[in-house]
Amino acid sequence: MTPPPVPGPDSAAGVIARFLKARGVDRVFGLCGGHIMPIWMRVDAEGVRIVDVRDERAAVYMAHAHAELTGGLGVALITAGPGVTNGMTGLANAHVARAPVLVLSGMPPRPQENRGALQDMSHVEFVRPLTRYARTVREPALVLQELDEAVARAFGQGGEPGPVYLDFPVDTLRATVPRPLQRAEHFAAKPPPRLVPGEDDVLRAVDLLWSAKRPLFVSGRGARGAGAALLRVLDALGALYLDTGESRGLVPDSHPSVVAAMRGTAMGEADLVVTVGRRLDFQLAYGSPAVYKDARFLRIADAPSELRDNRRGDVELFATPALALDAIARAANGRVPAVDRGWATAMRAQHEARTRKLHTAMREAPPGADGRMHPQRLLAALRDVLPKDAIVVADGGDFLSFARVGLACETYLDPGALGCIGIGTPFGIAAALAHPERTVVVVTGDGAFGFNAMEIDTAVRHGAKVLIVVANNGGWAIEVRDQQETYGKVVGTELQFADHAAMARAFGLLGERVDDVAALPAALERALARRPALLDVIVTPEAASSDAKSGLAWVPDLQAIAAWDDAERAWRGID
Ligand SMILES: Cc1ncc(C[n+]2csc(CCOP(=O)(O)OP(=O)(O)O)c2C)c(N)n1
Repeated sequence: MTPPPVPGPDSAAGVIARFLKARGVDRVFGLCGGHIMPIWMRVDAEGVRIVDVRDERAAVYMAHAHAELTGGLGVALITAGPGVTNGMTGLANAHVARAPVLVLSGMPPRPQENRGALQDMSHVEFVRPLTRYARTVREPALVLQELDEAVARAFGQGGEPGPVYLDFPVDTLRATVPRPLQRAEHFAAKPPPRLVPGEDDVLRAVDLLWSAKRPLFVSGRGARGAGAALLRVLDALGALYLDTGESRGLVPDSHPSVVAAMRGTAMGEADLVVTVGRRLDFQLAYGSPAVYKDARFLRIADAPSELRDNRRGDVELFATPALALDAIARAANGRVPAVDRGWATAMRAQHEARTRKLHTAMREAPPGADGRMHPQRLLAALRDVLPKDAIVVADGGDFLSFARVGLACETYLDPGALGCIGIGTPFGIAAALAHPERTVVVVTGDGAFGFNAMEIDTAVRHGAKVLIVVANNGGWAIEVRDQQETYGKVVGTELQFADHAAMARAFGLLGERVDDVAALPAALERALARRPALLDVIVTPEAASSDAKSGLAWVPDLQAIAAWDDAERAWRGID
């Protein structure tokens, strides 16, 4: 038997690895297989770290989180056939989140294509709807320009940002790329394009903003990097601000514009809504006039979906958000805003009062009738010990809902608009590896934890200093509640109060079970000091979260939550 030649730096696999290195990629997340082994080995030879996982889905989740947390490219390397199908949920999540992720895979050698080869599937046909660019590259000489193009598309150059996909027959990977075709222009990293706003549009935006009495800003994914400019405009106007999970931390909670706890009221009362890099999706009531009763809209975005989805703006600024906001601040210089200060101040005061009340309620939340701890007690104890710059990853149903509102942090990730539960542990591992100096905590329901629980092995092997806190209520609680309230019967939604701490210990983490509120502070201290660690905290399944109460779980017809659905019905004249 003759083993194939080991591909060198001038092989297609070698060129891929050198491209990644040239683009500043310092790690890839992957699971090995013969069809990608040439890339795998060349990536390692170039000094790019391989974070090897236990399921391809987790590799794509990690690449996604890495991209979100670093502003760079996330790369996943997964093998042909089942490797790619396993990665599909990760692709779908990055697609909805518009995260710049490059997924690389392999194919059977060209002479075996379509002959029933091992792991032979036409991947591009099924990844295409989830990607901005999906190609099989058979010609070695074209590998480099295809990578260059794919990465440009991932960052949204000429379209929406999001995941991209390339695969290569394994004989292509072993073939040599002729030197003259290894062109520097394709290796070189390019600065992101800047979209400059039109002057007339900026003046129209200033008129809209400076004549508004109750302006409300909402930011999203596209506003990242525009924090300083956003603060300048908020301060100049005295406008109010709502964050969303996509851009949490952009405006600090202590800023007088923040009125997160008054979300519904602010949306109903605003006379001007300014979206900055944010889709008007289900979380924002699709921008419906039924919910935003008197509002005009100003849309600012550099991606089409964030510029005019669901609700056209009275002014639409198609521009890099930071540039648009800076231009607005400059053009308005000295102009006196018409903002109703009494409204803004009262809203902020009510926000602060509600937040204080919530924190007191979290500390005092009584146990369930079953005697088990309320999940809010767990979150209150966590709040007390989390540093200001913590990275929080929230996952699950009821518990995610409690955590999203109850925990303060500078950086926050969750399943996002796809509702992709199970991301917790992979996101947390990628976060801990990207920011080893920061405290990373995954707060997850026991159901959500199960999807990628095996990745605790990856955390140990790679020294990812993540703390995983499982709120163990023995079931898919938010679904149990929906069944009880809507159908009067509970079926297929109960789990065991399984011993996740024992599972963690089996893989070499510090693992402790906690079922007593009084034991939480010491357990948290021990776990934070010895990460990776897992706390399996027994909580009552009886605690209904705001997401459960809002009707999110039962999926109303017209809007995501029941109150908006009622408003939408009334507005449309439906009984
Ligand atoms: C991949 C996926 N499967 C199923 C669902 C539906 N779902 C949403 S929340 C939830 C329950 C989560 O249970 P758990 O993580 O234990 O949190 P709890 O509600 O008990 O706090 C389910 C099944 C989903 N959003 N995503």
